[in-house]
Amino acid sequence: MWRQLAPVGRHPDSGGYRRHAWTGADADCRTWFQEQAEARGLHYETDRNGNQWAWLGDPLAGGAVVTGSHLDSVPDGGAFDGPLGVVSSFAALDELRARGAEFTRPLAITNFGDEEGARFGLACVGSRLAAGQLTREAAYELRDGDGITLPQAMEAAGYDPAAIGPDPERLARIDAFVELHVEQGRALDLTGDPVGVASAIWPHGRWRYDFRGEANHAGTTRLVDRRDPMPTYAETVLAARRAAELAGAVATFGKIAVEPNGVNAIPSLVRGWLDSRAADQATLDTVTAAVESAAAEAAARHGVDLTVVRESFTPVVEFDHALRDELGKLLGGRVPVLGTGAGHDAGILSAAVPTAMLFVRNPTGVSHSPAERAEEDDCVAGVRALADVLEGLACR
Ligand code: HGY
Ligand code: MN
Ligand code: MN
Ligand code: MN
Repeated sequence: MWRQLAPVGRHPDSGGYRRHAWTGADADCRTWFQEQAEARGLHYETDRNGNQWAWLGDPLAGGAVVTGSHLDSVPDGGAFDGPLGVVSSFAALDELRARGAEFTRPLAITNFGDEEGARFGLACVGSRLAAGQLTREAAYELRDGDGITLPQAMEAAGYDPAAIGPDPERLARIDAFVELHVEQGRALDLTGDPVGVASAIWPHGRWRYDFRGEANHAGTTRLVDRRDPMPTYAETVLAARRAAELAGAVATFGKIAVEPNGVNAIPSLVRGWLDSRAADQATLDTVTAAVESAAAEAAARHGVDLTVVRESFTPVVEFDHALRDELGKLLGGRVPVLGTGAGHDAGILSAAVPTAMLFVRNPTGVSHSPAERAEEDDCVAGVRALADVLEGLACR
């Protein structure tokens, strides 16, 4: 099963995955998901927000146990972030059928659309829409780098965007959502465990920094006469690093847009996106305030105008304690419980549904990179653990 999905959206040079929402690679992933569902005799559907569901039992009965993750990727992402959760869900169902498990409640496997936000800049679009954390109006405003809006991209992919919006009835029919995900960090490598259970997701957000200066000739404009946004941006990036180090948090400027982006032109605009995360809200606030004040000071010194826009924010997610403890029991009480700085659909859904996460060891901890890895034995251990959890939650 894994091998069928492996080549989808893989870039031949970098070896990284480019499965951005509502593109051809995303469509290929969706076709794969539907084929897996139908090959197992599951009822396949796509919800109003483009999320895919494969049902065993009556989708309308209520009390469902749901598992799954996402299939889209960041630019040049790894093979496991997202797909490991979806592939493991189908494999865990196969394992439960092989065990002769008898389901006492509906089970569903999901692929949540546009979890990474690689194309439109907002993470977890499919699950945020379903959970009512992203309004239709705001979703209609999302645009990619070519100015294509989310609804236009959905329509071009054959989906009618008219119905996108909150899906409370669907979420009310779910008793538990369990997402298996490759660990994005090395905690399990350090404890020597193949599988862990999530305790919480750190608060995290994305801020857009616009540094507006004055375009001019790179060769004829004296330094004293410049209003150059690039050194202002550079000083802000270094300040973010320093603030995060001091606070024991993380801060990343990973994406930049420069206008006019000419080698021999002083930029008129440098736009940088900050991703910052911390174990608690107060620390995160300290870091983001420090970055913004450093940027304002640098901008004043360089005669540059600064605008900062918070584009998205996810408060700390404490996973459902009862479900988390239930998973621990079902796994024999011997799996570590760990927090994460990575956002997940489970984090978004936790506002509406009891959710839990299982992590599978990543030997280097590297993620959002073609170097992302998980050993086959650990992936098998993850499938077995997910099967044990689903059996305990949904079977006699
Ligand atoms: O950004 C994240 O943490 C997630 O991978 N979308
Ligand atoms: Mn990711
Ligand atoms: Mn992910
Ligand atoms: Mn995720």
